[in-house]
Amino acid sequence: MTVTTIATQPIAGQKPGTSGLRKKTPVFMGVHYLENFVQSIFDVVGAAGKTFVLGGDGRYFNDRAAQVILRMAAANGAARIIVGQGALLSTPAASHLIRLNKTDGGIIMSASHNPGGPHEDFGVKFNMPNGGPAPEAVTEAMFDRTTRISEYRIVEAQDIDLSRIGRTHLGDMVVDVVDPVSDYATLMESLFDFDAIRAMFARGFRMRMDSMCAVTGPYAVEILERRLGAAPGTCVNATPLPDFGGMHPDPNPTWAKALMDEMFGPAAPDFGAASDGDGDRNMVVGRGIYVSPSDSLAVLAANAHLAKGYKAGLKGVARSMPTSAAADRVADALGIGKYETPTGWKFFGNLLDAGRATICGEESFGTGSDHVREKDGLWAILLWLNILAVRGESVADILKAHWARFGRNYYSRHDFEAIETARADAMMADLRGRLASLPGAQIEGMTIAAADDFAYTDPVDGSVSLKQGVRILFADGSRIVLRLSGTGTEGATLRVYLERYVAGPDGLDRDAQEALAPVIRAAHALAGITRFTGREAPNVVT
Ligand code: VG1
Ligand code: CO
Repeated sequence: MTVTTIATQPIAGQKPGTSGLRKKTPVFMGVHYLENFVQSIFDVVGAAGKTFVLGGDGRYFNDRAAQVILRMAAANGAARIIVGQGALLSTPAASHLIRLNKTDGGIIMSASHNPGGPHEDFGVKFNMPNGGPAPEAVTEAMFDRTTRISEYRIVEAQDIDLSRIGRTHLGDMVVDVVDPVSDYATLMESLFDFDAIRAMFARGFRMRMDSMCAVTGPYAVEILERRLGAAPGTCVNATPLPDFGGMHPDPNPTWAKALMDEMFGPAAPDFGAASDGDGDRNMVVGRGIYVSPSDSLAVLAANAHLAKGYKAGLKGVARSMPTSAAADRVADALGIGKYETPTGWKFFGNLLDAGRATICGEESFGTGSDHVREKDGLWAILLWLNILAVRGESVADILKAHWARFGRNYYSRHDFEAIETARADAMMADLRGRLASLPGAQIEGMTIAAADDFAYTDPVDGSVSLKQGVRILFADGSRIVLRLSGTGTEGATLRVYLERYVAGPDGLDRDAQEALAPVIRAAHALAGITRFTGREAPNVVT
């Protein structure tokens, strides 16, 4: 085996965002680009004698990148790589394999919900031995490395056949090609009452699962149709395609419109679900009713004990800061801990590892538990199915009963995508500069109670993360949060998170946008969104 050391030079602008490094595919395919980042990963975490998991969401360049990473792992002295057949692994399945095999971490090739294809996005992220995304200190070190890199190592070898399950070698390194689905499906069987869900399907319960031509297709078909007996054809868009069939694999009402139309149409099945590019997000929809992710987290937390894996109850519930406080109300009622973290799954890892939280969630259609260290789309869908099977009620009834008991946190996120970075930065800087003067001010008939830039101190390791988003809290419990996305690849994306609490029973059944109208107007007025960005309305509303 010949190891070649190739001279390279740092390439600017490689800072990893909320989850790993995302760039336009042609950038990743450019000379030395992927190689620089992969070498920087190995330089930081060390590769000699180590075992890593490797897989991706099947997007364009996934197969080529896998071969490069394998050759570089061998050149850097890795002992063994466990790779999903066809270089496929959903993010939660990769997290599980990292933990199950007690490996030294894993490399996941994905730009998650961003579109894929020769002119769309590609991404690489590193997960730690606990199965979770690398914490900020590690991604910062990798970034720092990319700014000083001068060479990378790669072996000269033919491609490994990743289409066949089994063991091969690349020089001294063992390559185990594994079924991407089976270990994950077994984990799901250990958590949920498959017999009860199977019986529900046998009684005629109908479901639509939209994998959006991304990685969860094979997982959904195996688990829902084969193991749980859902009718053939329950799973649609179930073959992962390099360009996701031209779809934007982001499971929300805008991008999963076909599913929404079906769920609100005359022949709607009982339950609908969709997942994103790498399988860590989910959207759930009942017949004629949309479940907001913040509500989904709260309902799952309140009912998790109905599934066998959570029978003993939850240790705590964690949510990202922009996620609504609906889950907090459940935690208070259950008398368990509640945590508010910055955006991004990496912040949940310590809470899960320390046994402080069992269930976590984000408003961006991510929910998960301590079974892995990533958010997990199919997990959430299966927990919903388990709850539906045990309670025997519709999604609408479960949601309405939840609001009647806990009150309702009306919630919406407005995204302003691809705005000029300088304009977005100027708007945030202006707002940040005025935060101290806001408390006490009246707007839209509401009084501002507090305003700050969210800072988080990790309760486990004490690490501090600053400037995680501007929060404006009103005296009536309403809230506005503004932050810039860390996952976009074109200009800046402004996210405006809007929330308003109604204790009920009156006013529980309104349209969310209508109920939030004064909060939306206040957000525009306070931040000067149109003045700074030139945009009057968001282009994605969830
Ligand atoms: C977005 C979401 C965030 C999520 C992140 C990664 O980040 O808002 O909640 O953790 O994507 O999700 P941002 O910085 O663009 O707001 V993904 O499914 O990697 O999977
Ligand atoms: Co994702």
